[in-house]
Amino acid sequence: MPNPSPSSASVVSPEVADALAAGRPVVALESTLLAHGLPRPENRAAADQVEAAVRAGGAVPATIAVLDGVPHVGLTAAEVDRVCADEELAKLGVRDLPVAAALGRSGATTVSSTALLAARAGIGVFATGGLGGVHRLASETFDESADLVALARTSLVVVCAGVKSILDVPATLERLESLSVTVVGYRTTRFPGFYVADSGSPVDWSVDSAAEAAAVFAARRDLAPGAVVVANPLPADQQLDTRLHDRVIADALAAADAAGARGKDVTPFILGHLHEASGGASLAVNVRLVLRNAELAGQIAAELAALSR
Ligand code: PSU
Ligand code: MN
Repeated sequence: MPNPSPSSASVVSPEVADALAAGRPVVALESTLLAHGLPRPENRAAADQVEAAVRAGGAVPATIAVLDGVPHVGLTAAEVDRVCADEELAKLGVRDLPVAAALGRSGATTVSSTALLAARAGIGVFATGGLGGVHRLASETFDESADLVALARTSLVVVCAGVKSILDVPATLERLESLSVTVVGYRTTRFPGFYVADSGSPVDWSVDSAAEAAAVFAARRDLAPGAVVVANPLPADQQLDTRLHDRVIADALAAADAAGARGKDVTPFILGHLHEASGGASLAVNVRLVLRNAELAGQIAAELAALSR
């Protein structure tokens, strides 16, 4: 159904709107990770678990998606069903939002578009799995996720387990530096590697508590627009076996190349291949790290709300 008067105004769910109006903590959640990053039907249970983890951290979850051209901040159960079940659902970055709005299309939002819609709704904290970034061989393909530039422009805290380890992690860290995105490790000085605790690269700064993370963001917000990335590693005993990790990633990258995957299909292709090639092990780890990030994001949002009181 086309959107009768194309606009980018969002519909905010009553629970999220009430929390924001009262200054209570809210955490934004993206929908691309549900629709394109996790397989059906496992994604549906994960969606509920992630929202529950945000509540356990002390905040109200606001899952974001575009439905029939209208950005929704906070979804009903039926809307989450739709996002998780629709095989044709588009993957929407920032540049796709105006097209979806004008043509009345539906889609799942990535880190870049979720961050934008969350910040516009007045939400200060966002949880995801792993950021997009610079792909391996980007010097030939120019494949760099729009997540990076979006985070340079958007004021919010993003809690993640680093960037996806299918990427060129050192190059991604260089780009985050160029773009002046603030990056802190959560209780670590090793940059996490998504499925694994340590990507092999260091991170300059670390915070020891949700309160410190909130204070870093409050200081950043006063200074300049842009995100604070809180990089939250999995504990080593919960990570994907590192030998399995290295083997299946090499396989998945080769398969993506052989299949000629391009553009926005690259990341979902590789993640899907990994989940199959690891016999579901990468899927379990992916869900686990998202849940940990969601809970920490809830705690940071609670600290941020307390700072503003
Ligand atoms: N984190 C996950 N799984 C995912 C993603 C993040 O655990 O699928 C998604 C996010 O939506 C992110 C996107 O923005 O992958 C990156 O896609 P691309 O590389 O095409 O920018
Ligand atoms: Mn890309």
